[in-house]
Amino acid sequence: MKRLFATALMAVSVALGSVAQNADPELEHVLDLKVKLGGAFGVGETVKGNRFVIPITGGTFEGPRIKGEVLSGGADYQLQNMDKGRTDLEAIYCIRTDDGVNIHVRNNGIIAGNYFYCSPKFEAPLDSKYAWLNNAIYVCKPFGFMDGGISLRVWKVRDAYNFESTIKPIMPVPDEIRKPCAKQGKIETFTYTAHRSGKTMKKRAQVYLPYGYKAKDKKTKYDVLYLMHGGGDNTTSFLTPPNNWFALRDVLDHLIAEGKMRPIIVVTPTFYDDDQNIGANRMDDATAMTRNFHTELQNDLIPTVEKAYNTYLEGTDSVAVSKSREHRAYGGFSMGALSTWYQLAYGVNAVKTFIPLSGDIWVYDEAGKKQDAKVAAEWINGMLEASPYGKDFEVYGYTGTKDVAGNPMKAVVEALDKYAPMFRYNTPDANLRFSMKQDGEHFYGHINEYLYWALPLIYKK
Ligand code: FER
Repeated sequence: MKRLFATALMAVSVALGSVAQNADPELEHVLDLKVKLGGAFGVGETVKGNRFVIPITGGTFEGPRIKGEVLSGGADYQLQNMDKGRTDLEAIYCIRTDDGVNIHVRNNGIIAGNYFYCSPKFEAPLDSKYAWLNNAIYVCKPFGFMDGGISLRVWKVRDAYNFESTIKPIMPVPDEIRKPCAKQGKIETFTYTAHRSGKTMKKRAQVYLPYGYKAKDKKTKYDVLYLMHGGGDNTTSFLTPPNNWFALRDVLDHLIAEGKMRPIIVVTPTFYDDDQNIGANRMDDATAMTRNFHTELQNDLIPTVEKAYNTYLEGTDSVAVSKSREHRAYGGFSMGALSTWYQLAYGVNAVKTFIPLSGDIWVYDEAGKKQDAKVAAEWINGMLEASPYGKDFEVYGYTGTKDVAGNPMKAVVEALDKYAPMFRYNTPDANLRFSMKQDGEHFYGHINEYLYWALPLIYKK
């Protein structure tokens, strides 16, 4: 007996795995019924109480996703125990949709004083377009009595929307990936000419080439991921950081060697004038440079670096860049995340996939005041609405609960969900995803863990 009980509990806890356990329920209107009733008759006092039958003879029903007629032949079978101040009802009947699907209804209710609520169950054919009716709890109450009939309104019980409960957690990464992999990619320094504010600059980026990359094998093409560092950092911060920090190159090597993702090329540029970030340590400089980097990416970096390596870019103009955009992703940490949001706003024509890592969207009014998340969300939504590529993008957002960007980024994603219809969040066709690591901090060591989970989603085998 004890063992059986334990097994049942286990089954319950397994089934609960995907249930939002911190969301209160709310009601969703499903349909209204107008039921015609026939002449009622009593059975009399039975072992169960005073049995009373009210025939159901027809009617209609209508809701946002379904409408049709009530079939005659059912009845409401009541137990009218007036001495106890209580009537139990059980109405059993069928409804038929306007496209000819029969659905069985069993509606159980309680009338006690002015309390009159029922809970219907629907049995719809599994191969019909109404199968969604089957697997839910419904509530129902009278919405008026007419001559010879009753109106009822039916709601489905569902989880109330709770943004917090939609945030995906981030699991710990396996220890092995912190150690160098046997099959290592190559890191090169790429030099190119950038143009900004009338200045021409020689700049450097790091390039990660996956294990097995062969320059001569032009037929094997690679997707390119651009990753932008944070404020005060440089082109080495992701891939080859100092002081034995957990390095992205190890993450990439392991994911690729273990077959968890396709081999890709990773480019880590800088928004500063060069990778020594000379003269650009002030935050307002970084803000402007990160927000404008999309121009340099499109005009200077993509056409040179993607021509130098085996990629999907054919040609160097903006048409060629847009044509290959599905093979291009852009992400960044902190100020690099800011540049990622701006890349999405201004450069969605050049990039399909975006990975903002611990950073929110900074939008200012004319007086230079930072705007709230709602304004930022509405602004980026407008930018996307105005772009012919604005319907075709994917965002993978990550941060941590102990990250300075944690709450601001959470507020931005919630605002995108609420106020930015170009973003689909927490839906089967979502293009915006958001995860938070418990106790995650504002640091590459944590950020590279997020990439360990993000990259296999983006670069499926
Ligand atoms: C954020 C929090 C912090 C953010 C950026 C930072 C763009 C950057 C801090 C720094 O560079 O010191 O939400 O979003």
